[in-house]
Amino acid sequence: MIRKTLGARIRELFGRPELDLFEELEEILIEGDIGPATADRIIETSRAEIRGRAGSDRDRFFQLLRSQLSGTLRTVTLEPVEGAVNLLLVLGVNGVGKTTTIAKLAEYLRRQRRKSVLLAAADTFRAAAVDQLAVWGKRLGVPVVRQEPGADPGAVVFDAISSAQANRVDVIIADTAGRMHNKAHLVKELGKIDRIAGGRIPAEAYKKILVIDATTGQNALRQAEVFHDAVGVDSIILAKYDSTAKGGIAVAISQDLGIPFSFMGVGEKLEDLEPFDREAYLDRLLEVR
Ligand SMILES: Nc1nc2c(ncn2[C@@H]2O[C@H](COP(=O)(O)OP(=O)(O)OP(=O)(O)O)[C@@H](O)[C@H]2O)c(=O)[nH]1
Ligand SMILES: [Mg+2]
Repeated sequence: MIRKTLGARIRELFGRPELDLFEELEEILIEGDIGPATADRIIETSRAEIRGRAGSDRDRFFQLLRSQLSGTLRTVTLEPVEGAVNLLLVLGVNGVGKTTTIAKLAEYLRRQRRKSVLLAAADTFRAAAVDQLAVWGKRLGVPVVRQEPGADPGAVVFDAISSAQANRVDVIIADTAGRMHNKAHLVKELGKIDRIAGGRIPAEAYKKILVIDATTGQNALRQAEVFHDAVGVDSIILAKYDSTAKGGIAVAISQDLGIPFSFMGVGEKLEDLEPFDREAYLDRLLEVR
């Protein structure tokens, strides 16, 4: 596991005179998970501009790096549509931080956006998952639509939509099971929820949001590919960005898949969710710890 930030590793390099600077820089960029295409582009641009290892060269490199990363990153704001029942269908493999992120989103939408929220426990695979969401619902004072463990997740979403429509709730946030055996399995499991939701919620008010774990690096890119192929992902939340020096994978995903990032998770508490701000993201990635 890489403990130092990308910024810290690059800074050190400029203090050591041996070996080919650009080769070493490229290696650090690749290990930082920003993706080979972006790393190549940065190295090409800097070859033309960076002459040595002086402090001014290092500062210039950081400038180039920052502007290339910023230009590659895709971001989006998640703004609920007025006068409609909105649905956020939250996707992601086991343990990435889905349920915690749902609780944070609920808190954010209520406190910052003054929206009414309803949670849907469509991760029916494990009884504990339903209970965990119910506990959050109670803590937040937000209703939770649930059925028996093992129930059809599509039926839970159907119920949640009916309830939200009857009670004029602004936003439904639905938890889903994170099992990812293969794409066919995902398509089957999520496809049904997607059809039920798509038929009842206007397209602009229905968003599929993937949660990825910043600590997992390349694996997160593969997850994004699989979920995007299976059901189409509207935006991604980068969870656990506080507990790792990694997180460069957001750049690779932006580059390869073009899926925009909407929020980042920066801790385990309810308020530890921030709209995905390019500069805040890059400050963390390039900070020298
Ligand atoms: N440091 C940190 N921890 C987080 C963050 N988001 C979630 N976690 C932790 O990650 C762990 C897993 O979170 P869950 O929300 O249960 O993840 P999940 O994807 O719902 O997991 P399953 O339902 O068990 O598959 C918990 O210990 C959370 O507190 C974050 O942004 N930062
Ligand atoms: Mg969960």
